Amino acid sequence: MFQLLKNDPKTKARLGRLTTDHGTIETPIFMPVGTLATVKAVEQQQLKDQVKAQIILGNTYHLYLRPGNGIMREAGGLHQFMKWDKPILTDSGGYQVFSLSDNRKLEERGVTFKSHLDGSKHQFTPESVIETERILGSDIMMVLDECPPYPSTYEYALNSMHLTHRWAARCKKAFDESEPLYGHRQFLFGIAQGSTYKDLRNASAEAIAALDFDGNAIGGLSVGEPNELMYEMTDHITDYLPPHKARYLMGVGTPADLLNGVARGVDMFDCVMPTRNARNGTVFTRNGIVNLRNAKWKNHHKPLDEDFPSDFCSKYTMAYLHHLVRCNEILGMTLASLQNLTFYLWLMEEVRRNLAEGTFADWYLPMIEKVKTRL
Ligand code: PRF
Repeated sequence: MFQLLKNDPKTKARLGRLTTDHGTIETPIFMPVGTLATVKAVEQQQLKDQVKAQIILGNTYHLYLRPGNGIMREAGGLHQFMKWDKPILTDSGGYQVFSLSDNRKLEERGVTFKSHLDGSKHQFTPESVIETERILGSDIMMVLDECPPYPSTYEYALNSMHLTHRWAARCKKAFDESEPLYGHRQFLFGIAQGSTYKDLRNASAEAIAALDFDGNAIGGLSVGEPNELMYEMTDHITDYLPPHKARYLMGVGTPADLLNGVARGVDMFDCVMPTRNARNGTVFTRNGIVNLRNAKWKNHHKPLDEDFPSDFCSKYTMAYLHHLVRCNEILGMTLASLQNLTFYLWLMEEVRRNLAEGTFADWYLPMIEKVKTRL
């Protein structure tokens, strides 16, 4: 499903293409997060026409709890339910159980937890998660894993990694023994763990690669460790992942993190940051980061960047956007979310253009400084 089109000669960056039955995805790519069958504050048509999203994410944990597998099956899967006809990737719930639920209990069989909504008790096993992802009908399904906290002791990280590998093998088996429900193909990606220990990262990359998934993800990073350590681990693990399969760095990150990840050999990213930060007034632009709540924008009666293709940058004045955000108006959240996602997808398009033209190595470091600037 992954075609490697070009290796950058000076960095580890790659240009590629993922093919699914809902369309092709040009990589490197950023995937907007649509946890509950909606990318918060943005309508599907805007996501397509303006943001130019090629693939979005859904969350097994959230959608299993609400609306639940029964409703999702009746609806004909997530694409039909939310009327999104482009590719969808679903995370397995492994990470969300650990970050959101109460009273979780980890066993060989799976993880038992209490819902963050009503306290009801549930269990996820590798097999049940595959079944739920079949019902969701995502183009790319993720295996059930355990994401150890940062910091973790070596012993904890080692045992957790082995459990993740056993779960990955069970997911693969359940996947191979089941069929898609809606007539389109579904792919399964493995997830390598290993916390911040280089020898565990190698071992995990090799164990996950050996299971021959359709693509491979790097989990367990961006969980509170220093940025430099995340880059170092990413740089290390991509040396042990097969080059002919897509690599997905889960839950990452800022625009600078994306550029650093691409240079270290990552093809896919997702993060709530562009949408979550938008809703509290933090906006990413090609000239840097804006805090819309800052009083400096109160009487700035001009658009921020007339030449950028978003209403946020080129149509509305900063004084108006500042006013919307100060008043907690819904439109402010929508415009800021659209801006952040449009910018993230624009940045990835620039990455691909520079890779195709052979200018990536010279372009990306100054660009990192630019996107980190506080305006
Ligand atoms: N595992 C899964 N989903 C994730 C992560 C992980 O480790 C992360 C870590 N940054 C984000 N989302 N299944």
